[in-house]
Amino acid sequence: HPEYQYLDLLEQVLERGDERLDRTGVGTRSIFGTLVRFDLSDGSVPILTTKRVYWKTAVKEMLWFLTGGTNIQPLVRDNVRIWTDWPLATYRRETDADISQADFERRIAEDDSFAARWGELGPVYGKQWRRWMGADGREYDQIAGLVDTLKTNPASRRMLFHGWNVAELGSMALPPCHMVYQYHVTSDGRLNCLLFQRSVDLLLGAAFNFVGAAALQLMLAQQAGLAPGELVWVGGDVHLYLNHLDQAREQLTRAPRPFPTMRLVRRPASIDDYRIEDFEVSDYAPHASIKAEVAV
Ligand code: DHF
Ligand code: TMP
Repeated sequence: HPEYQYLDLLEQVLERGDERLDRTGVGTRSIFGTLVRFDLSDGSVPILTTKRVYWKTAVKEMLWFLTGGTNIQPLVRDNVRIWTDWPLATYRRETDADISQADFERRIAEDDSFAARWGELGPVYGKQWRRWMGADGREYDQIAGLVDTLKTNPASRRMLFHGWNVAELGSMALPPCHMVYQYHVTSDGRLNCLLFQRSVDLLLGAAFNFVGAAALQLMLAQQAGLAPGELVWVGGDVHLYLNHLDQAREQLTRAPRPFPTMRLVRRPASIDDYRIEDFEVSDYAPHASIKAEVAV
């Protein structure tokens, strides 16, 4: 079962991860340089089954990146809370306010000027993917360029988009983790993706990143008239936070079940027109969810 590639990583990090203090102060065990491959050509997608993964949240996050947005307001309005912690930490630090996450989210959702002031993550993924500012003062849409090349020159070895805009790293809430996505089209019309992720929260982030990358691969393949191929995922610093070790051990006791399938039920006119309702996941029967705190 392909999920054992993930479970093997969990085990490796647990057993022989290098233990050190990290930026968040929580501490991690970490290994460096890993690769896993998932075959999407049979319709299956790597939504982990050894715990419940909220795949709709991960797909909504990917759709939000594609809008080019960098403010959490649309996410919060859509009940996606995975990005709230970072603006909330800034708000608490700068105002000394003692506000709950729920109250902060309510204000972000309801008050546009509050959201404009406090909901911004800076020039993160969406900005770089859709509106990378060039030295010539022009904005570059890497996604539109990619779709165009997939259609017109699929043998190209230059089909990629990148989030690591060195000049703007300092104004981002977090520099990109899933950093560069490269694509490759086989002679029989399959679209492969290689995602390089420089930093991997193996318990929380990775599960979402697999789903986001697979959903994007299905959308790009559909737009370019291709079939999905392989998803190759390369992790740089792959770590477990020290407050996730018990959860990782619990997950390792569970046997993987067949991966579900993901299908697009509609063919939108462009890469900009996908909605969450376009994604249909079938035969997803995961083990119970596993709760864990995210390190901010
Ligand atoms: N920081 C850290 N330390 N780890 C991350 O994975 C991470 N991911 C970010 C931003 N910063 C990060 C963006 N993606 C969760 C999942 C993905 C994500 C952020 C957070 C998360 O908390 N997942 C929980 C709850 C899911 C839910 O509320 O729907 C999970 O159990 O998967
Ligand atoms: P870092 O910028 O110091 O590497 O911290 C980022 C943390 O967030 C790190 O634990 C990796 C994790 N992360 C993911 O695993 N996936 C993601 O999509 C994001 C945004 C973060």
